[in-house]
Amino acid sequence: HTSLPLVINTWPFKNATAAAWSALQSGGSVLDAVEKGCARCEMEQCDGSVGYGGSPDESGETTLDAMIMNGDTIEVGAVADLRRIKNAIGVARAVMEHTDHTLLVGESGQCGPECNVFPDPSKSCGPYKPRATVKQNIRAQHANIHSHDTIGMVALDKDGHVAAGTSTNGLTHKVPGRVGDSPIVGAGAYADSSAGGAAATGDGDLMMRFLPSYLAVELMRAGADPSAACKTAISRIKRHYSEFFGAIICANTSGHYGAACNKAPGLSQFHYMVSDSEPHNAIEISCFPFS
Ligand code: SD4
Repeated sequence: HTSLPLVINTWPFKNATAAAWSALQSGGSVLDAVEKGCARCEMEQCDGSVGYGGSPDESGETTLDAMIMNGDTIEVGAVADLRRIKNAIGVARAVMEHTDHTLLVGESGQCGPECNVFPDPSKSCGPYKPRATVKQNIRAQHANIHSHDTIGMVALDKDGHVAAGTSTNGLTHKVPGRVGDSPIVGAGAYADSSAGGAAATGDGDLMMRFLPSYLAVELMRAGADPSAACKTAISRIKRHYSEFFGAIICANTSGHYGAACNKAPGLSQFHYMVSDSEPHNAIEISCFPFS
């Protein structure tokens, strides 16, 4: 199946897909689509694992990781360990467009050149209220089906321009300061308009060691079809971590798309969203061993 424009994202976050699609339909760029789509999940707190207030770290605080990538120019903006700001992907885009840097972290990340913009009351949320009191020394939960919900998104317009991005509040009960795969270029997402785009979700501590999004894009560049590219990226991780929890989506510049996931405790199917000229329900795939 192939058609452009195209939006795909991890998990059945259909309002995010719709927001990205309508950004494209109203003349927005692929970057606008990715930013608006991921921002929708940040505001809706999709499954508690994107946006403010979810997945507290050991000290009870939520921190956000996000990135956005322009596949035409290979510009990237990313933020990690962001506190007291709701619109993480908006800050990531500001990093890309208003600084020469790629990744800003922590307290200083939220107060870059957009300092006057992001602390506005509609976008920031004051000190995060921990959802629960979390005792020190609880081990970080391994990412699983209940703490899975990074949004990763790829958008292509009719001319094949590609953008990709992610937004997440990471892993529940993580050690404060822990940053996952989502804001890491080539791990959480990757876009190159001469090949395609990819985005990942899952156990970021493991997945970031393999740059699965970069690998999937490079495999598509070499001629692999998208679902084969995703399967190879997942298989590469599985060689070392047979039970890891994770999934990846990708699309090439002609609008073919695919996904793959690893069968792990609690995960035997993975759902992702697609929007193109036809309506789609969430697409369900079976996880490795790819029967
Ligand atoms: C992380 N990849 O911070 C994110 C979390 C996630 O499914 O996607 N869980 O590791």
